[in-house]
Amino acid sequence: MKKNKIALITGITGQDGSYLTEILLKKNYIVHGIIRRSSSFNTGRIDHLYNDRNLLNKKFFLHYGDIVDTSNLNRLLEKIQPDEIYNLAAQSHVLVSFQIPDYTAQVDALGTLRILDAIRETGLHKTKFYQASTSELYGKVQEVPQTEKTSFYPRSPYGVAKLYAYWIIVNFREAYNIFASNGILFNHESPRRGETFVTRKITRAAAQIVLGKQEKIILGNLDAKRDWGYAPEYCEGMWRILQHKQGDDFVLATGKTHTVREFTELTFKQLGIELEWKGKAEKEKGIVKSFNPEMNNVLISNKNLIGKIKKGIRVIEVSPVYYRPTEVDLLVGDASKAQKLLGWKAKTKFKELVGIMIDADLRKQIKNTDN
Ligand code: NAP
Ligand code: F7E
Repeated sequence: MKKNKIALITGITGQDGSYLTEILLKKNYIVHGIIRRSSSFNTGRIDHLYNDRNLLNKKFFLHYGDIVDTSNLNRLLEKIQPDEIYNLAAQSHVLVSFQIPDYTAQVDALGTLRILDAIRETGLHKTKFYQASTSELYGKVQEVPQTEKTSFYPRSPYGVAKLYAYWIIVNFREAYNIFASNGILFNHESPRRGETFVTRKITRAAAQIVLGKQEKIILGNLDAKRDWGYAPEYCEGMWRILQHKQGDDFVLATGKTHTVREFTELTFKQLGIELEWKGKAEKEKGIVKSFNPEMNNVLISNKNLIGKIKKGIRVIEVSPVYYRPTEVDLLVGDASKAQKLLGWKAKTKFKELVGIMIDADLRKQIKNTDN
């Protein structure tokens, strides 16, 4: 009988970790995850798996750990002997990385080195390693669109820490023949996206606004452009990267770019709210131009919960609090290499992604109302 493959995921409690776990369990992997000790629950995204008695401690195992703790990593690798490691753990917030640059480097840069070193220390020469690299490496972009060959120019402590991680992967691949790969993933979003990243911040707040639970959203740079895809597809791409015949580096992206402003407009539009913009820079406001709740199916069946949305009310404001000291203005990726060698292509379009996120947030907010 064929042995089940064993995967170890760091960052299993995050957006991507939770989707990747589901994908690997469906592919009959035994999945081990590292979770951090926290003073409150941090397993919300994987509770549905944790609470499944057919999975827990049979096909799905959780271990306390931290990628700043070398001996913990060595012990876990020795015990688990994974066939594949997916290193998704990171201090992943770009603006926060300006406030905690040292910690960000400890986790995002040296964390990667610690795992690679643990692979060598424990003699796991056949283990394949996936590194969660990022489009933030391109920062002040040197070429449009960005490919695996585009030069890097990171613009934040997060980007610089991830640059170290990128190169230490390449170095261990070349120096020790370890199967180590970088997935250079452009922004990918979902209903499980952390609430402080811009897309989820917008869809969550817009749902609260239409239900009369919040007055407005305060945002930063509305003109930044991002290549936004749908997270579950990108997690499937991570797996494909490790099934390639050798360690290599791949861009995963949609090839389309949109501004934060467009994301905001489309979110409100899907709730039946047309926005108009008045003022400039920090004085800019997003104002309701018209409202037709019949545009959204979830609202149609919950009419009694709709708040007082009227023409002329201000729902968006801008604050420099959310500006970055150095911004990444434009990202758009070219994933042709992944399409050619891995058969991977982003499927979910921008409009569909916004729809998935706003409907999920509306339902969540409505459920809270019922409780
Ligand atoms: P996320 O939701 O912020 O999840 C990060 C995960 O890392 C969480 O499970 C977190 O644990 C864990 N973590 C943080 N510090 C840790 C430490 N010191 N030791 C162990 N675990 C730690 O991030 P994501 O969006 O899923 O992204 C996954 C990875 O891809 C990250 O490395 C990110 O930088 C990278 N990336 C993301 C995108 C994107 O658009 N989402 C694009 C490119 C690359 P807690 O739950 O306890 O906080
Ligand atoms: O910002 C602008 C902000 O924080 C996107 C991480 O997963 O993707 C993510 O990093 C843009 C930026 O994501 C607000 O200035 C405006 O230009 O959602 P974000 P990010 O910085 O692109 C990459 C690929 C990663 O690797 C990271 O781990 O939106 N923006 N107003 C705002 N951003 C936030 N967070 N909040 C605002 O109010």
